[in-house]
Amino acid sequence: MKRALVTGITGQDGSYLAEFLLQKGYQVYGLVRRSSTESFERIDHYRDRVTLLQGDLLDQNSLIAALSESRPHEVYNLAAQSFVPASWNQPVLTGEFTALGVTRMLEAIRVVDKGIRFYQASSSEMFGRVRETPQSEHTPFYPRSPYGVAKAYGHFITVNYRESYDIFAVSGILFNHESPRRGLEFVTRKVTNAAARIKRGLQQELKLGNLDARRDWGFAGDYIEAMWLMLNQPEPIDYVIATGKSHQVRDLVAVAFERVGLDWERYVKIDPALVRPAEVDLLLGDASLAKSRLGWEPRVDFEGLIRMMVDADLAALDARR
Ligand code: NDP
Ligand code: GDR
Repeated sequence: MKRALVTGITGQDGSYLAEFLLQKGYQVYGLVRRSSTESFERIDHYRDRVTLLQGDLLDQNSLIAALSESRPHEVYNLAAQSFVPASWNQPVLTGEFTALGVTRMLEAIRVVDKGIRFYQASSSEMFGRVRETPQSEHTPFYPRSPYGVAKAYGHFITVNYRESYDIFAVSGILFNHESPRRGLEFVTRKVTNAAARIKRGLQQELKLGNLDARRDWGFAGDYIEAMWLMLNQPEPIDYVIATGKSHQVRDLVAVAFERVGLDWERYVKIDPALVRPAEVDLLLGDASLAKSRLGWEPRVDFEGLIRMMVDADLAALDARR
């Protein structure tokens, strides 16, 4: 039986990935941070089928202990401080988690078992002020936030450990991916949740920042499969994962409000406090390498994704009544 350790299992991607690996017959371990109140909502429905190990990307020994106990064949490093605006408020902590945390996990692999395959959750935020469009595996990085800078470090240290120590380590450069399990502060979920609440009379307005920004948005359930595919190839290669279609935040708002039959312009207010110190204006990914070598393609399109999220938010509100 194959064993996998997932860091960030309580997050959006970790929760989908662990479920996917269980379906593939893996024995799944998840690294979780101790907390006075548990945040296991996303994995509650299968918690009895995974083994949770306490640890933190800040704590080298806890990572070595987690690997020694689980003896995984594969490690998926999804844990990070992942919210871009928070990275300006806590740049040093973001660097500790999102950058140095990667080195700590790679060091743990080097100590415990160099045969472990390693996946690093890299990000399209590394492209930042884009050098070319669309962005592929060959596009140079120009990160625009402390988060993006930290992810660029995580990417290069992954490449470096592959080349220095012959570890099967890959960096998946994933563009934005969303789902009904997305955190409420990210723009897609903020918008779909607000559209549902406004429809049900629970909220009067929605404050947003930059409506002009463009993102290449896909469905998290599709993207986690690409992570697994990358680790189950003969060669460790880095891949861009994206839909190849870009939409403005404004389009996202329009689709969400249309789903609940409301005119978004009556409810959306611009709040300058939500505009970032440095913005990433346009992201558009070229995932043709993943298509040709991994046979990977997204299944859910932009409109389908946003409608799925609005419907889930409406259903959750109605279930609570
Ligand atoms: P989430 O914010 O939903 O989840 C982050 C996870 O990391 C949570 O489980 C959190 O645990 C855990 N975590 C944070 N800090 C630590 C730490 N110091 N030690 C251990 N665990 C920690 O992120 P997503 O699921 O959306 O993203 C997964 C990964 O992919 C992240 O690295 C993100 O940066 C990256 N990424 C995401 C993209 C996206 O569009 N979703 C696109 C490209 C990359 P807790 O529950 O305790 O807070
Ligand atoms: P992003 O996602 O920064 O791309 O990072 P987010 O959903 O936060 O922002 C996307 C775009 O929407 C604009 N925006 C707003 N964003 C938020 N959060 N809240 C608002 O009110 C708002 N109004 C406008 C932003 O300016 C931005 O242009 C996500 C994270 O998951 C990262 O971890 C991941 O690496 C990247 O995607 C790829």
